[in-house]
Amino acid sequence: MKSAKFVVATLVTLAVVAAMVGCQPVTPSAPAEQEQQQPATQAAEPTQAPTKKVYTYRDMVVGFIQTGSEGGWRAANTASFRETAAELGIQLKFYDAQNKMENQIAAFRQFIQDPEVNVIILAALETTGWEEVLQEAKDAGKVVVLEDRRIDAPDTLYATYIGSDFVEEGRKAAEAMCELLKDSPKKNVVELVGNVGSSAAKDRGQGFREKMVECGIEIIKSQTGNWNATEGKAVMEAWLKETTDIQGLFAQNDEMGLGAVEAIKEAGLVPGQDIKIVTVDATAGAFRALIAGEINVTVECNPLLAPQVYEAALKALNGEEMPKWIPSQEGIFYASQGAEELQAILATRKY
Ligand code: GYE
Repeated sequence: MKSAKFVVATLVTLAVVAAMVGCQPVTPSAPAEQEQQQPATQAAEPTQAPTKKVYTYRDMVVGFIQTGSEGGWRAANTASFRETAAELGIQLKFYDAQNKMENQIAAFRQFIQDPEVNVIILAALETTGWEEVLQEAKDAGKVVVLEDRRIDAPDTLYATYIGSDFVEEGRKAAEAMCELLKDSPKKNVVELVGNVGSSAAKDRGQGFREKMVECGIEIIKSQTGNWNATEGKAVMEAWLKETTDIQGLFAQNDEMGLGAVEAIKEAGLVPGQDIKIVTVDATAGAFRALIAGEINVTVECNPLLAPQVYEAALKALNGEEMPKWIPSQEGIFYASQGAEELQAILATRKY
């Protein structure tokens, strides 16, 4: 009897062991499509990694530090950020620094301390003086995106810079001035500079100087007009009282160029003819002056940067890497294109 019981116990044990070792749940023969081998063992459920938050535009609270409101380009730039934020459902906290660097630094620290703000966007008045607050922002876990103006700081301290290649804009302006003065025996050019600490002013001046040597242009006077028409006009008036032996004006933005046009007219000269004029921005005011023949060329500088900037900020919030500079694409416009063509282009533009 013992031996029978032993045999049964042994057979049962062997069956259980076989089932575990083969890890095949013993199931009645099922229709063919289910005969695929089941995995030998049901792998243990992986421990769930904490789910990482995926930000959307509606999670973005942006502290935007604008330079000021010095002209048409800046107005279009500000409008781009306000309108795009509304379209995307972004909460925008807008600060106008009124062209004062100390105001920008203070606003930057305000946004760092604001627990709601997760993105800080900066249009830097000056290229230097940013490293300390950028480090503070990084330590506070805020995403920083530079728009419009580049700065001199380690690019590890911001997600990316979205803005124009100002050096290339300067080169384009010099090439246009060389063409305008190609039949002129003298090539005395005066330069109206933006605010001198800004990347736009430094780089446009650099690019213009790189190319002007190719055609013998000489910059006989250079002074800031601080991006605005009033100061541009005043500087040009003073220059014309000293000499009228000026063949060309390079104005680093439209506003200063348009102010200089008024000074040239008040001095009894014909802007666009007696003095060839090249500006930068390609705002509506410049288009109207091109059509009137009062300026000869305007190099485009795109202010409608908000969609690219907000997209980059969202990517950075979600931990995505990106190039440290995303240059804007832009063109150049000439009075020689003719009033009809320029009117048609102007009708399609947003600034
Ligand atoms: O050219 C000028 C504005 O930073 C590109 O700033 C911008 C410049 C623009 O004041 O009109």
